[in-house]
Amino acid sequence: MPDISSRRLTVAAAQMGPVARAEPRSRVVARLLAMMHEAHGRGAGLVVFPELALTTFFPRWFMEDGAELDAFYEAEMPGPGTQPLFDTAAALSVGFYLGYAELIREGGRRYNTSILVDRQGRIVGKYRKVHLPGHSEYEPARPWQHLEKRYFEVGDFGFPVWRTMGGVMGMALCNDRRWPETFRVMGMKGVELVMLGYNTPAANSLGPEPHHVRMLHNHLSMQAGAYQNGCWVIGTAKAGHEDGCDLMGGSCIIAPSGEIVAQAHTLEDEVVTYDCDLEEGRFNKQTIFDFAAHRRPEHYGIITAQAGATEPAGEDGATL
Ligand code: CDV
Repeated sequence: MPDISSRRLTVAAAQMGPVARAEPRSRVVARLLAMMHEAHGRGAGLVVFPELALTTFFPRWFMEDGAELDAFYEAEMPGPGTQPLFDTAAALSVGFYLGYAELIREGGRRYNTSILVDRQGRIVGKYRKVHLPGHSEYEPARPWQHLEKRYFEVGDFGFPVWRTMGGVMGMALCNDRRWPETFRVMGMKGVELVMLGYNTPAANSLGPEPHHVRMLHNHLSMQAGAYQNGCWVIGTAKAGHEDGCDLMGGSCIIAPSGEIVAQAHTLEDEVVTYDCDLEEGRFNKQTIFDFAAHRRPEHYGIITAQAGATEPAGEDGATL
């Protein structure tokens, strides 16, 4: 029989409403601190903030390299503006996940990054986004740009996990959730809780796609990741009407069963909490998703050998 003793951690998804381009970091940090306090008041030991939480989603604009662009990045973490997050985390004994744009001045490297900070206010993990969506040049046909491929390099850490705060923790960012490989790589490392911040427009800039279908895809991909890897997933949005672009909300906490157990219902700053049992994924991991017993890696080679799909040559060449 699987061991089903419990290991509890109350987790908060701290959804943000829009961040205006002109909004100073100090005001954004004040909003994050208010949500950290609220989460703590509800017993949370870990707070998950969105992707690029400190600024507007700036890849929607084309900018040349220079001071205007650099203003969206953090060259230090913590820096003077973000230090209060670390101090408050330590004072309240609350860990947090934070997405931000990372600039390494030496070499001019730029990443879409998240950090995991423990309850003592120490950075214990850093993740750099692997699946960068969008494009690298200005595309006039789009109502808004999605220039992540211009402003960030592909993350160079892969998908690490960390044993901290009583569990095995992993991180991902936005578009990563749509790729099952993201969750499976962490699942192969025994991940128990995946934190994921996102900025997703409510409409598709390339063609018609109903809002409810886009929300379905948002939840579907995270729910599948949770279920298929026996882990909790905390998905936290930046939501609402941000600088002329509507961002979807739908922040949620997903159990290892794949069920959404808590969900935001506004498009504003909103804290959603749930008392997670980190043992809950064990049953999945020891039964239907006992990887060692049931996976067949000898048949999965094409997944790591190439990025694109290869269709059969023709009717006669089809491999069935
Ligand atoms: N920030 C993102 O990664 N956004 C993407 C795009 C494609 C909307 C997403 O997958 O939600």
